[in-house]
Amino acid sequence: MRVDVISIFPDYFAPLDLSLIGKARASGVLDLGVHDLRTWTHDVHRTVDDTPYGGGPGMVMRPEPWGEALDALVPPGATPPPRLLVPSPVGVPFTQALAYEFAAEPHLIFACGRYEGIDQRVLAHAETRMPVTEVSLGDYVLFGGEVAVIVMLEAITRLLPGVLGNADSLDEESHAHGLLEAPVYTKPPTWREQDVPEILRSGDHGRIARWRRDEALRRTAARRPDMLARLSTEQLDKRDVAT
Ligand code: 6GU
Repeated sequence: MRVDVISIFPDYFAPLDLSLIGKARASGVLDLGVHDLRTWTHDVHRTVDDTPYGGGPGMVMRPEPWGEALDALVPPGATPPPRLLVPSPVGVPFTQALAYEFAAEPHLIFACGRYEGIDQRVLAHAETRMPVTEVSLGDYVLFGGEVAVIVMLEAITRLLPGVLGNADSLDEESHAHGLLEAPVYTKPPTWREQDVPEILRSGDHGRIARWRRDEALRRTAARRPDMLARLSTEQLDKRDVAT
């Protein structure tokens, strides 16, 4: 998968050399290019922002550098065109389902806004050439999109074929089935007077699966009642209803 990131702080992306994302890049599974937006400025101050029309606090990113950046990074006549993702607190919520959708694309471009955001005409013009999605991590405000891109890239990269050693870990994990995952334990069997739940040491795989399912339901009900309410009848089994 090809990913281009445009930002006025390309140094934010240094950690993407590390760990499993770094490995995915080294192996060629992830082909990542990070670009400084100021490459596409032409004035001596390399200006990327200006005051908002209509007044108000802060600054807005001017459209010209963004237009040139996208002209440079969108391959002419590419089918399909890349998908443009714009991290923003006004975006649609980023979810595991969106991570799967983005992981299936051959080419993503992330446009990192700073200040009060990017002039909306950049997105309107880009939409004439490619699908554009404004995406939010949650209901809080960050300084800019850089950290959000690192978060989304991590969620996406781990779904790419060949990145996770054990493909089962995708099937078992939190959010895979609309539930939070059950608690996990390892050795030693007793630590600071706390025992690992006996059932997990029983070797009875049927009872273990049922225990994990019950714990997942209990956790989800306590912490994320919204997720529990969204579960379809197909995602529940008959024995769930009793718990
Ligand atoms: Cl994706 N960007 C910014 N700037 N703030 C956010 C966000 C994104 N998601 C939540 N807050």
